Amino acid sequence: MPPDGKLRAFVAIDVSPEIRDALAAARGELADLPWAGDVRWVRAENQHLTLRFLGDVERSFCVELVRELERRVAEVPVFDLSLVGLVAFPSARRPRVIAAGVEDDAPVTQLARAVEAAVVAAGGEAEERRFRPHITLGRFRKPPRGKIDLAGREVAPVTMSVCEAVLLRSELDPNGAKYSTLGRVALGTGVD
Ligand code: 2AM
Repeated sequence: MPPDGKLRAFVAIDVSPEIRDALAAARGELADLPWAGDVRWVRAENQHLTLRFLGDVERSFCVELVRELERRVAEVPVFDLSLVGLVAFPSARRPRVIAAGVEDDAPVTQLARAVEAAVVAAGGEAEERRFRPHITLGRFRKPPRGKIDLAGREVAPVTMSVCEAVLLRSELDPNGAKYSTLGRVALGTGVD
């Protein structure tokens, strides 16, 4: 539980039903692998692309952050996001997470930078870790023995249009986190 008065939050892209279907199919492709039973798979409704994890923050910070996001995210043009490949994070030798990668990091990285600028403007700490866009399919309960091999395992190259970023609250639960939406901010359409 976060300390009194705080909530656990992050900024993300909510993914389309077509992307959820593609991720479910990719997960099906992994089911026969020896370590598949050691993975806690993310429920379809919880799938998202994290732009910035915030940790435990004050409610007042969230209000200020949405205000900053509205200004900065509106300057990022709407873009297409396509899935490409399955990856193990942080590496195939010591995987903690199985994720789908995205094709062309540039637009989503631009959005993540705008989000980062909003976090700092709202009074948050700057993020030290490099942004690596991915959509988590599952997390290892215990690390597998040895390197894992994802060769030949694919995810369909589905594309969605990214029109908004969402600020989500995360409530931890033994059956998987419960997410609720605190705010939505629109990307720019190029029309003033
Ligand atoms: P991930 O799925 O890319 O691993 C909500 O917890 C989201 O924030 C998760 O989906 C996770 O992204 C991301 N996140 C990043 N750093 C985190 C951390 N230290 N603890 C929990 N979640 C983190």
